[in-house]
Amino acid sequence: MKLDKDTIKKDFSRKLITMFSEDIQEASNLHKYLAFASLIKEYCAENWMMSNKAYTKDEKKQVYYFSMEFLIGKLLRSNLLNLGIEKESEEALKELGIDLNELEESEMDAGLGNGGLGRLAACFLDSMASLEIPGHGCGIRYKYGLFEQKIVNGYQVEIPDNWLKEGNVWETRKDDKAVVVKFGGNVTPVTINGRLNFIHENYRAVKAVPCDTPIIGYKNKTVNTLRLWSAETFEKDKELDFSSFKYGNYSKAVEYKSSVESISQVLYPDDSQIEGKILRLKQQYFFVSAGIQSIIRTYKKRNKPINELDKYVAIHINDTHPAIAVPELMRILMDEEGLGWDEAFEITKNVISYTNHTIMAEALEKWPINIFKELLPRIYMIVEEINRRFIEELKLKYHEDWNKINSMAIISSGQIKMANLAIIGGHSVNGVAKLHTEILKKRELANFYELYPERFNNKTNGITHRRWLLQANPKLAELITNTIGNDWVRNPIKLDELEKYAKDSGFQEELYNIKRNNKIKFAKEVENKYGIVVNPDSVFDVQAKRLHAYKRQLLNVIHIAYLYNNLKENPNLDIIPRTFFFAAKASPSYYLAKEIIKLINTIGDKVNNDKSIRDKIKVIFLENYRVSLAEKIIPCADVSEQISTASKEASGTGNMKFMMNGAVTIATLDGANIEIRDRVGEENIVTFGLTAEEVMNYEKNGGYWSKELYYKDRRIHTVIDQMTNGYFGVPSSEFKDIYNHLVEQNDEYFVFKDFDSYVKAQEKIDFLYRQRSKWMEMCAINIAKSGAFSSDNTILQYAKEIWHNISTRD
Ligand code: 26Q
Repeated sequence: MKLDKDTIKKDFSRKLITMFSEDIQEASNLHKYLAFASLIKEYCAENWMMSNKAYTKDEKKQVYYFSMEFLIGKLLRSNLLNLGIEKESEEALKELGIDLNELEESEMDAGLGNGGLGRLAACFLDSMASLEIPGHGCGIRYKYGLFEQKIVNGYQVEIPDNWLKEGNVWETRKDDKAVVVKFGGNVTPVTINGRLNFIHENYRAVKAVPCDTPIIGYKNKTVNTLRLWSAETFEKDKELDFSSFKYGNYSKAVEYKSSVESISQVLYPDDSQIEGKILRLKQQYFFVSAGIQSIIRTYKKRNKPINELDKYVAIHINDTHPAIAVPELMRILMDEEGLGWDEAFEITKNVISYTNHTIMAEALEKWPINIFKELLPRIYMIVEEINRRFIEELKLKYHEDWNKINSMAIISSGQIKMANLAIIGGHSVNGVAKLHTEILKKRELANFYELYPERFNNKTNGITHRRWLLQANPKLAELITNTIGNDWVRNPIKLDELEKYAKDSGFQEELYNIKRNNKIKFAKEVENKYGIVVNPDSVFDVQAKRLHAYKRQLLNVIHIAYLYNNLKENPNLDIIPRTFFFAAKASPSYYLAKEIIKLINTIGDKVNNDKSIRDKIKVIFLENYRVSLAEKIIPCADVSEQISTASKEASGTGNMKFMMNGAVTIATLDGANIEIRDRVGEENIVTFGLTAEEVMNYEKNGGYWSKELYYKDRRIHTVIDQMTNGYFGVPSSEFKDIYNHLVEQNDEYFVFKDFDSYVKAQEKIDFLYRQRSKWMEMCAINIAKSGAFSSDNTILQYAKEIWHNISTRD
């Protein structure tokens, strides 16, 4: 059925009536959104059902992407795009006097992720469906996503993200598919008919209810599933018996209910210093156990023998957060399906694969044995046995090299190391950019690489060009199609063909105008929201990402203060006007990060209110960075700030989104920035700073001496003193911790060390931007070369090299 404008109009009016008994005139924007989105979900329902049916009937291997985070954002626009009815819908609504953009405002972002890792999972789902890969997401249906950020007096304030308050149109609750997840209790081994069995008793049972969201492929018939689990008490369907003796009394019953529901209550913010919180371990086991149980149940419907599971199922774990899948799958295969250890372990290894997203040691997950053992007694036994057998194997190989054996063991120093578990219990470990994978192999995981070289591989991250170009920047997408045809939409590497037009003055002019119009529109929104006038003809310089010391928002803001000082000294200084945008959430417990936000806002206030610099620079901190804000700011960027300390950013994915929208990157040689440079060439990116090797060399030798630079570099000295002497209009004590970090504690992330090189790089940006045609050529080449960073490309490599025997579109 082809959906035309008139059908949509008719269906929508009907839907408003059936849902709210309202006509278009009286319905609120929210009601219109709810009715329209429900209609769109109906449009995909049949294909969803048919995809599911096909998946249980045919021979195709199913991929399950396990992730604690799915940073989906909004779905209305991307669903319309993927269904191929965006234009028709826009027109239908328009004829009814409704602006689709306004309806979209009523949709809440699904912010079920912290940043890169969660957004990567969302891009991968979009790519799998679009490539017709049978691939599904498995995660947690958090009642509250990542907190909403408000800036009050320059400080970050966190507000609960009540994203479900108006309901969630996209999900389907499947009560009949609920499963039981067991916590605590005790396990007794008993021998029955000569076989060792494990009886688990006195556990607390939690009901896991799946809520499914359709993942619609781009203009095909595939609709995959994102299954998110909600934690509930069993009594919910009957009503909890608050007088029950089972709980002792009323208040105990209330406590019980809320302790069960707390499991899927809230997403944990990514912290600089992670702690082993028991609730987080509960979350991990909860969704992993529910997910695997449901996979096995579906698998059995296919009438395949359990020992062929690895032929038909792949489970991918997004970082170590779901690494408990290893012992959980072992448990099910042995205790519930009756397989022996060796066979179960072989299957488990073949099924599971793991992506590492970080090299920073403090971010590696570990669980104290006592917590783990008490919460998951049977799982702990299995982990112990995997560890025991692994150590036996190591002893044969490394004899008495206890240092090595200890560092590779799953259990050591009273802790369970989840990365080791994931590597040992799976067949593949991948990094997310070439440099990152090399660092894993040569340093962080060198011992494992030596033992299992065949398990290690690289899969450079990607982003879905459908959301990040077609949807976020429709005018640019249109220009591209008018220039090279529309093959690139299905085959993004074809964007390469744009390179021919990079010097074409007509093309450049159109590109310039598209960016300028995006900027004009956004500048108006900024003025409305923040009351700050932004010049759309200034260079939009954007750093949008989580706030972390290693990402070095500090380097950016110190440079801004330095520019400001220059302008104060010489008001006639000839610089191209620039607007510096920041957008970043800091983890609520990350004190330094929050101080950096205050610093950006403080310097921003000073700069923005100083008439004497005649609007040559402005600083805007955009509140509450999230997917829907990224979609607005990225298409406006002229300059993309990717300035992490080399070796620290595993890949980055924002860098790819900016590039795809025609921004020029100012970058350190870190993560995927290196691959971006290799694609666009040295002349189409501005790089600076220490290399990863240089950074790691300094680190080996205890760092560098930042105080020396503080005393020697007048530019740095001036800014740091201004920060701590009240010059920016806040008490002199306000930024003492930033001062300590940079000057007294030796500047862990090499901010001062890279400062000079960053200043020169920024001067180069200024120099290049003055040559309009040269600059537009750079933008064009960045767009042309961005096809390689489509997540379609990445996913095809996962399918071929990690998951194996996966059927795809082509
Ligand atoms: C762990 C324990 C307790 C609480 C929170 C966490 C936690 C949550 C989220 C730890 C890490 C994360 C997220 C990490 C992340 O987003 N990493 C980024 O992954 C991207 C996708 O691969 C990369 O591009 C980035 O370079 C990397 O920083």
